[in-house]
Amino acid sequence: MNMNLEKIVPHFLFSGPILQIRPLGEGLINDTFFVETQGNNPDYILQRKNKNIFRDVPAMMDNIHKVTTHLKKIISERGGDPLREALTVVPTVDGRLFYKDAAGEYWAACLFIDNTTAYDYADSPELASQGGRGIGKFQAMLAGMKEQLADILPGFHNMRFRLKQWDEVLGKDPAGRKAQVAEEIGWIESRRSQMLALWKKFESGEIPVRITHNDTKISNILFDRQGEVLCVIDLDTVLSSMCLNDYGDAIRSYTNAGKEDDENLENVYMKMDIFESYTRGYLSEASSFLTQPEIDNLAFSALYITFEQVLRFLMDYIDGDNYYKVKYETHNLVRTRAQYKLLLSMEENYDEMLSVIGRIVCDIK
Ligand code: GN1
Ligand code: MG
Repeated sequence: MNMNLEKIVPHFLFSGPILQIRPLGEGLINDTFFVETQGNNPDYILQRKNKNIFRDVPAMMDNIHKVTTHLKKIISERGGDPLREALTVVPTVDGRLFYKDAAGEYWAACLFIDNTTAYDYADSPELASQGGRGIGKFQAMLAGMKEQLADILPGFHNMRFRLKQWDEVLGKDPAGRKAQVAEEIGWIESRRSQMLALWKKFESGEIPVRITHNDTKISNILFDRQGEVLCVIDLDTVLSSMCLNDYGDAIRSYTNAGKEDDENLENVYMKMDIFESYTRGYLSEASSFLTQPEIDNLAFSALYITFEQVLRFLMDYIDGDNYYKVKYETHNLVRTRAQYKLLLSMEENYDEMLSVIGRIVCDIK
C-alpha cells in the first residue's frame, strides 16, 4: 500500500479493516483509488480531487451532497434502493465531506457500488439506450430540486467563455506550438459564430437553466448485472447549465466508433444506430420535462459539445498541456484530431440526426 494513501485513509469513516488500495479508472482529471475492505464490509472509492481544476473543492462537495441527498429522497419515495441508485458520499471522521491533507491536497470518498459494470464503449444499441434512460432519469429527478448549486466551474460548457480563453491562449502561445497547428486552428475559427449561437439561446432564456451532470460519457454510468442502468457517477461537474450539455456529451462519447484519442482516424466516425438508441432511451425519460427549444437543439448540441472538446484539447496543447493528463507529448493533439474527425462525421449526419429525433418524438407522443 502506498505510504501516502495509508495516511489519508484513516481520516474517512470507512468500516472494516482495509485489505488493499489500488488505482482505478482512466479519468483525465482526478486520481482515483479503489479501497477494498475485509469481509462483508463495503468497499470504497477514494479520490484526490484536482485542485488546479476544482478551485473550490468544499463547494464542489457541497453541490454533490445536495444533489445526492435530493436523488436519494426521490429514489426512496419510489421504493428504489438509495444506496445503489445514487452515489453515497462517505464523510470524514470529523463529519466533513472532504479531507485536506498537510500538502493542501483535497480527498473525498464514496461508497463503491458492487455487482455493477462500467463500460468505456457503448458496444450495443441496448447499452446505449439504457445509458440514455439513465441520464434522462437523472435530469428528470433533479428537475424539481429547489436548492441552488454553487458555480464551481465558471464557464464550463459556456462557448462565450471558451472562445475567450481560446483567444487568450492563442495570443500568448505559451509553448510556442501555435505555428505547427495552423490547420487545426482553422477548424475552430471557421465555426465560431455557429457554435456561439447555441449558447446565446441559453443566455437569452430561450433554453432554460437546469441541473446538469456535464460529463455524461458512458464510463460515468454504472449498469447492473442484467445490463440495466443503475446509477450515474462522477458528480464533480454537477452545475446549473443547459441540459443539452448532457445529451450532446453523451452522443460524443457513445456514438464514436473509435477512441477519444484514436491515432487511426479511420476508426473514428459516428455510429447512427447507437445515436438512435441513445436518443430513444433518453427521450423516453426526458420528454416529460424538455421544452420545444431544447428538443429542437438536441442534434446540434452533439456538434456543440464535440466542437468544444476539439477546442479544449487543442487549446491545452497550445498552452503546453496544463489541464488534461497526457501520456505522451502530442497526446492532446492526437485527441484534437480524433475529436475533429468525429465532429466532421456528425456534420455529415446532421440532417439524419434531425429526422431520427423527429421520428422518436412522434413515436413517444
Ligand atoms: C474530463 O476526468 P474526466 O475524464 O472525468 C473533463 C471533461 C471532458 C473529459 C474528456 C472537469 O473528464 O469535461 O469531457 O475529460 N472534465 C473536466 O474525456 O474538465
Ligand atoms: Mg469527470
